[in-house]
Amino acid sequence: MNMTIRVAVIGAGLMGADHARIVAEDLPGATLAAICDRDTTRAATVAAPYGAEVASDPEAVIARADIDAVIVASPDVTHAPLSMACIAAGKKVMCEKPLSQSPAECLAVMRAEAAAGRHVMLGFMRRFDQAYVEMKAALDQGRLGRALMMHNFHRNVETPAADFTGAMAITNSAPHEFDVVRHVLGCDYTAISAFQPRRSDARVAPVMMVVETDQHQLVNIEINNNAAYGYDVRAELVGEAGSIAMTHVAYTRSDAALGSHAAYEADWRGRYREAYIRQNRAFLCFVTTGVFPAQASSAWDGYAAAIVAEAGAKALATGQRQPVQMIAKPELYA
Ligand code: ISE
Repeated sequence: MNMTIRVAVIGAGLMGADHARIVAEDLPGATLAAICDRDTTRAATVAAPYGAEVASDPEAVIARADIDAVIVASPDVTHAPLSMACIAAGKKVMCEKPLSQSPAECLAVMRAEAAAGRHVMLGFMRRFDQAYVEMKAALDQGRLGRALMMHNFHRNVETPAADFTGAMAITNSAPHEFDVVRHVLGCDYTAISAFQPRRSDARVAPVMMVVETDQHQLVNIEINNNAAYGYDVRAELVGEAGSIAMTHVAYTRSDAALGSHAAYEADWRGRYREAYIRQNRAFLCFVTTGVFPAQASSAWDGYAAAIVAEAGAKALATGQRQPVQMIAKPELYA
């Protein structure tokens, strides 16, 4: 393996540009070799500051002998096919969430890994966020007693697209909670219910979910994509002997004119800046050592998120509590 890992980033949108910056500026041992996007003008804009090559054919980039690892940050529908192409090419891949919104596609990726070995790390970066790290440590160290409930809210300033729906809040935004709650509690899910209040305007109303775990715990998740005031994601874990709650993360507070002000980030990239760097460094270790990082999420976790999201969207559509039914976890992901 080369001394320096040559990384290609596929996708030059919001997340691709962010991953390109991290690889180029915050990933010792890696070099940003190429930015690939069908829109070569957008790819060139991302590549220029770092002197990376510009490409437009993802499969060709993945197959290049001078590319050691791949970060997939292209549109969601391309994530599973491009991850499969990386597996076929023997390249480790860090795939942005979701692996797929189709459980069947996630199973296909898992089958490819069963034949070729582990290649896929999934971009559920909250597992690397200090707030969730401390929450999981408190539980694992016995400071809370047995976990009973976890309250979560996930608020965006406004919906990312005009056609965003309540169901998309479940399938696009909530997978972060679906994954990180499984990671923190060490659980899987058995059922999900979903509800929506009614807004006074035409904006997408929040979605409120109640998820039941296989350890008879309750998890509630609020996804509010039109919170207006800021990007704000917090959680509280309630145990039988104590609880731990996240505070609003701000590096400074301004006091003036008889008031105090702590700013909110505009979106997830600022709030999770450090988590993305930690996640991508863990991916680099996976590439160089071949050992999958225990903290990271895998294709199995992508399947688990897709299954509960699919059930959650059905619960919202039907107004009925839906079972969450998964296959047994393959030994490969034990
Ligand atoms: C977006 O797709 C993300 O992945 C962000 O992390 C999340 O906070 C946001 O709600 C999603 O829309």
